[in-house]
Amino acid sequence: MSTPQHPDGDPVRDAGAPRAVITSGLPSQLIDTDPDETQEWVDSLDAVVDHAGRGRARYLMLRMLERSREQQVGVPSLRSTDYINTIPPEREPWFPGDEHVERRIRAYIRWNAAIMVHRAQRPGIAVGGHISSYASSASLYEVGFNHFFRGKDHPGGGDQIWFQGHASPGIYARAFLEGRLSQQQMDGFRQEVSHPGGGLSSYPHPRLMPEFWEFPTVSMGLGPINAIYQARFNRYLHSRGVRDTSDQHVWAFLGDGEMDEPESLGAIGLAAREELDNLTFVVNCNLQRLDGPVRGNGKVIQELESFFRGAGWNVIKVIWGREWDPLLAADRDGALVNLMNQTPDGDYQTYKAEDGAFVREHFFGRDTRTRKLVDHMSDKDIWALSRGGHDYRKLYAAYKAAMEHKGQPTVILAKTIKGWTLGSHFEGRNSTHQMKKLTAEDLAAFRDRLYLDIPDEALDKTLPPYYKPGPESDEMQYMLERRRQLGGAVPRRRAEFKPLKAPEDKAFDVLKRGSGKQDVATTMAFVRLLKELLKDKELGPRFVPIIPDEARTFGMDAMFPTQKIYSPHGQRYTSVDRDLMLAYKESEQGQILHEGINEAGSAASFTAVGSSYATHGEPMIPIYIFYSMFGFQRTGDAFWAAADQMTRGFLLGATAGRTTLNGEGLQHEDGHSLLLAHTNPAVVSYDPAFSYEVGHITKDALRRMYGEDPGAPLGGSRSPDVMYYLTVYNEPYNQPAEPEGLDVQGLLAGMYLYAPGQGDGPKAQVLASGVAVPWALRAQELLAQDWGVSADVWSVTSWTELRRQADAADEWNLLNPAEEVRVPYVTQRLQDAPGPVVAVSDWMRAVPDLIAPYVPGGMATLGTDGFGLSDTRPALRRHFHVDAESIVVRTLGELAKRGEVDRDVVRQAVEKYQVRDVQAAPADTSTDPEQQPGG
Ligand SMILES: Cc1ncc(C[n+]2csc(CCOP(=O)(O)OP(=O)(O)O)c2C)c(N)n1
Ligand SMILES: [Mg+2]
Repeated sequence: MSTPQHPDGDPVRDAGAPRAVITSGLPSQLIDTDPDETQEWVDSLDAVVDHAGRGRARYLMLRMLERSREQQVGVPSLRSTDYINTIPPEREPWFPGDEHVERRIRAYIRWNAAIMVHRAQRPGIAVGGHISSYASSASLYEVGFNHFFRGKDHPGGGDQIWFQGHASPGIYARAFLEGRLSQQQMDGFRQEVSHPGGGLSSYPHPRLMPEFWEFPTVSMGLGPINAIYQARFNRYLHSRGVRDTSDQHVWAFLGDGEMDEPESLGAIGLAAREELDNLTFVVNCNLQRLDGPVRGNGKVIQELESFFRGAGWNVIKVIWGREWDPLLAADRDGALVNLMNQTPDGDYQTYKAEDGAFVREHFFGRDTRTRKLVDHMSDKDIWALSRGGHDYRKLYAAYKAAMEHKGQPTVILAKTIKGWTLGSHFEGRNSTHQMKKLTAEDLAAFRDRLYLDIPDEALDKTLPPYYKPGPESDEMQYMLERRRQLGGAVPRRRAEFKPLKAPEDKAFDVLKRGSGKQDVATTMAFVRLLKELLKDKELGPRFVPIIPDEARTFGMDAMFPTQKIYSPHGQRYTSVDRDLMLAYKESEQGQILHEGINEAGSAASFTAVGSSYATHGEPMIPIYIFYSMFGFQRTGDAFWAAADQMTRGFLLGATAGRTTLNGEGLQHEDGHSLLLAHTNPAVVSYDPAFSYEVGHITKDALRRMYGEDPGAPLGGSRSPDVMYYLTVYNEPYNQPAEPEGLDVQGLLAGMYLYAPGQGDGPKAQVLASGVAVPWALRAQELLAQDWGVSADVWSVTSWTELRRQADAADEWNLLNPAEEVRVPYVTQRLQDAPGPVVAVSDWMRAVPDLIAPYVPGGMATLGTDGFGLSDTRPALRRHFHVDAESIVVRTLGELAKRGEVDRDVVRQAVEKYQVRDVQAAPADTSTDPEQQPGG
């Protein structure tokens, strides 16, 4: 029985066998057991080089390599192969479609895609768009649409497909032919607000077209990494028995320029390691990006081949169209392949912007042997030598091989021409990416090239017509039938799932009780809650903790033995801590996604997990916990795309605050991520102070995103398509029990009065959030004891939600001047509160200042602006002037401004507490070294 082979000759690994750690390295220590025999082989090689030349020697060596692979000798594989198609013509499968009809369909789609963009440039609109990218990739998509992409009605559940963002016109054009979009909608391309009946979004934006697009792509690099983690998540769901994903495939269509993004290549190792053969990348290698060539002096296909092969992917190059096959077959001495190998991309681009004579002269003419090869061909024939990415059958062969390949993900590197079929002003031109209109001459030539039956007089310069054959035409029938066979239209998003039951109240008891005599940080409080929630029969299995190598820092290592870490290979080694209670446990059924030190990958996992309610109709709850500093700052764009994808779930910005993660210094101490989070409209941020607050927020969030939403705390409905961002801290302090009659509505809306001031001296309002609430409480004591001031302390759970609610009221008032004025919640709460308002947090002042416009009488703010530094917490808090003593001084200062205390009192306070002196700050007694981060 012959061993199954990869197309490049690698034997398929037995899934049960241990994976070799050295996949293709050269051994460094070899023992020669028969030197005479070795010498004979070496002499033979030398003789071939002498008599038949290096070309022949190379052939023999490669042939030996191929043979030894077939024999499973285990020699290193090549990092790159010749610049020819990976699948030779004799191994191409039979093409099951009707090539002619499919070419016609493609012509209609090509036309409508370009015309849609062209029409969007009409006077008064001129909203831009892209023509050339789809023109280069039409065949790449159409092979998929007609033969591979499975829709949501497919018994397997359908594929997940990432379309290249600026190829969207082609995808709309197909939907138009399929009858999913009307001409009116096509004319609304990029006019989402003003177009009658609604418009089409510029790029794949699920949030803007929630029944059409599934995966946002246009921030380059996020598509590839998200696709990898989607494929991985599909496996995870399968392994955990949540859903059978065995018949689902993930496709990502990418630009060759896009592959320069670090995110594009950064996770390809994971895809190989986890043997994601449910994943195919198709890279449209048109050799150009926006400004010019991707690798003018090099060869992007070769470079990508070596990256992907090196990482352990199956690589299929589709470089040349079928017209080249006879030439390559006649290339006895390898002169043509040699030319192909040596020609840089910049030249290949230029050839296609010239003509057949130019190609004869500057390509084939460089070697007398290759010049002779094309002697019998006219310039027109030479011009018609196509690129692989435009040859439908070659692409079909590649896609089929990709689908059948086992044990590795596949990348198809398809060489195309940017602007293909659009004529000489577009094809291969450096400016082609930006061109969005065709001249009258271009339009006519384009029509002729596509053999479309559109009369000259219909070719209006501004509004040339769309082309749609009648429903009875062969093409329409064929196209719709193909989609029916493959499970319906693509792309399509469906967000149907059974809401999850609300968690049992008892899960929250642990937080309500407070921490008694113990000091507990809010991070630990959240982790305790999570452990409780994991016990819930229905909800428990739905949680997916995602950790970028900080589980121990956050006290989540306790979950390793119970929830286990997902690994498709289980745990095949003898674990060093196997005898410990808290052993590091990997398992095929593991619930935790441990991503290693990889925030980009974690954000991609978060997106895949958090959109499972739509992608798979299975609501899963991602709990992505990370160093807050490495969240919105590092992967803010990924979170933005997650928001577009309507991802739901929890982001836990742990070790929050500029002074709380003390010791770690400038690059770790986060005093601003709440401000960054506020810029994302789908992110609902909270900065809780106490564990019971964490409990209420989490409970409300679960119901909003996954269950039957009880509605907003202040009334009205709210979108479930949000992600909750909770900033939690690593500083242990006493967690009070939930107060009697807690103002839950206020807590959820963003603020509630936690500790009213006592006594009848001058009044003040101190607003604090998160870890600053205990400082405010201490300040309250000092103000009363030392200065006879009675301060109310508010816990502000969310500066950002207060601001949003206020902005909404403000806008309503603006537009409805005749109606009763709506008073923002924050204004309502503070308008009768006596005395000055002082706000404090462990964040930069701009965070509390978000509510300032709505605070009657204004507000004074204390904050941690500037870079963090390493020191003790008291020193840092004194340095930034946010500690209790600083709050006191600030409050007295505000009272002095209002004439409620004497100015000299402020001077006395500054002196008494020595607030200018960091060394005078009282020592920190609360630090528990066990709860310090690992760095
Ligand atoms: C992160 C990011 N940076 C820049 C851009 C702007 N941009 C849009 S398309 C494009 C060029 C794309 O080239 P390539 O990936 O080769 O795609 P092609 O159009 O050639 O198929 C650029 C730079 C973007 N969309 N995303
Ligand atoms: Mg490109």
